[in-house]
Amino acid sequence: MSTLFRKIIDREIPADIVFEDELCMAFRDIHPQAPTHVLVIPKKEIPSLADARAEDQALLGHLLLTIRSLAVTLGLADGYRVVANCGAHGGQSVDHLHFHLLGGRHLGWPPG
Ligand code: DGP
Repeated sequence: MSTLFRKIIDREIPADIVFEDELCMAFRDIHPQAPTHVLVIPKKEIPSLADARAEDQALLGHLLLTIRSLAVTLGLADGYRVVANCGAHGGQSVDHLHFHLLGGRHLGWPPG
């Protein structure tokens, strides 16, 4: 069954897309937790980080380097946080691997 994020990739659901290439897409979170809150997802349907495999190594690297570039273009010069919630205890609510890129304010630690 198609996840919400698959529908965003397929343009069945609108999103504020800030970046896209052949491997991934980045769009603004609908419930932002910081002035900048972007989700970076692979177009390949990997349910969570726990489901990533050795064959996904290059894709995972691409996602992180994309996040790094986005942090520059989105003006997060003072720093930012990258989060991948995984599974029930991690608080994952959408079963399509995604990295949260958060910035624009000082972020507290530890997370809840
Ligand atoms: P997580 O809880 O880590 O699985 O994060 C899922 C995020 O997805 C959450 O921060 C809210 C966001 N989200 C849920 N539905 C939509 C949607 O329809 N559009 C957008 N842009 N974001 C969504």
